[in-house]
Amino acid sequence: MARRALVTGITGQDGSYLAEFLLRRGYEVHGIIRRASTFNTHRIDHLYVDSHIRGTKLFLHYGELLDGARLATLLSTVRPDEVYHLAAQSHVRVSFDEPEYTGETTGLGTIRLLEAIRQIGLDCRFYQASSSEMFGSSPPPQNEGTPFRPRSPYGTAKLYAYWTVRNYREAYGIFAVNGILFNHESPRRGETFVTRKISRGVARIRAGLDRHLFMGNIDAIRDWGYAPEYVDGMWRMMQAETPDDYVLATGVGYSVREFLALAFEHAGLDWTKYVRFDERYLRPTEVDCVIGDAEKARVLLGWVAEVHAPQLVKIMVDADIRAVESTHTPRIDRPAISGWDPTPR
Ligand code: NAP
Ligand code: F7E
Repeated sequence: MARRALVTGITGQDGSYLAEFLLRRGYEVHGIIRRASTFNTHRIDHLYVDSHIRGTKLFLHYGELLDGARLATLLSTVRPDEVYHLAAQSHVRVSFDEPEYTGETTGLGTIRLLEAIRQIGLDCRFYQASSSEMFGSSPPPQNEGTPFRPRSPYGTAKLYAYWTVRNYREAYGIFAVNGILFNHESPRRGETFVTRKISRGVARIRAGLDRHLFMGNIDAIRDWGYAPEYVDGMWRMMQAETPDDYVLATGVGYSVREFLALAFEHAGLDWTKYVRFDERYLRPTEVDCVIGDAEKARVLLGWVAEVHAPQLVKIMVDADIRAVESTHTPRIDRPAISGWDPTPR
């Protein structure tokens, strides 16, 4: 019998790579998607095969983290062996605008799932997408023993979920793990996260579609890895003999400024000519520097990040250049459009 996984957040960056990873390993994969008036499955469309076709291994179900009854129904009908809980309001800047919604989804979503598992008496393993944002102002390098000092509603919501996982593990013996993942990126990264904003901005400026890229705090330092490698780490945590918590990171930090320089340089451009400051992208409180120590994952799971920021930049910029070239005619060839406004967005 194929193992069965339930993935929340399957339409997101990590969910799409994890679904690919699990399908390759022969899993039957069930994903929870949100009902929307527009299509939101573009990251997994290449994996989806009509469920009327025999042998289909990917099944999608409507669901929502705010709706505990629906989550319980899905858990009791799908009866997964492994639950990967990746869904969240995952944008830190947005969490300052929508703190209550972020708490409801990113924080309480986890307890809704764990409590349903407990009530149903489901024998399954549970992965929680915890985050380096929980470390906040604790100085680097950060590992599993570093004190948590979150600096955003997103960080505090993730910390609530982190402790919920530990509590359900200790109180009820549920196999529940926290993957404390540092930033991981890819060409599938959401377009408003800084790495993708930069790679997309570089591609558009190179093509003559934009003139400037507006940025916030470029002194912040992050430990950026490559998302496909991190979903492998999630799976390894779930195969361990006993449930535990693990940091996944590259161990090397770069500033946003350095990422900008590398990205523009890869496209043959000088970043200082194009980048402008816009205070809209600042946060009320910032996490200045996170650099992870993933030694525990290396020793116990055999997991190591191979792709570091300089290679990641090239992967992302190349992908965005290809995307721009395939969807836009160069500006010089554009027909004149009345009312066309060349002001950059
Ligand atoms: P992402 O691209 O923003 O994807 C988030 C997913 O959650 C999407 O599928 C989204 O659905 C779904 N979602 C959001 N709100 C929901 C709700 N109320 N009900 C049901 N589904 C909802 O995030 P990601 O980068 O893949 O990250 C995956 C998880 O890891 C998140 O929990 C994130 O907080 C955490 N994390 C990420 C990183 C990182 O660097 N990427 C690091 C540490 C932890 P729609 O597509 O419909 O919006
Ligand atoms: O910002 C600075 C910004 O939004 C990185 C999420 O996946 O990783 C992510 O959270 C840094 C911050 O990611 C802009 O102030 C400057 O210091 O790409 P980000 P994040 O906040 O680190 C963690 C681990 C998660 O768990 C989260 O889910 O870049 N920055 N200028 C900017 N950031 C953005 N977004 N846009 C700017 O214009």
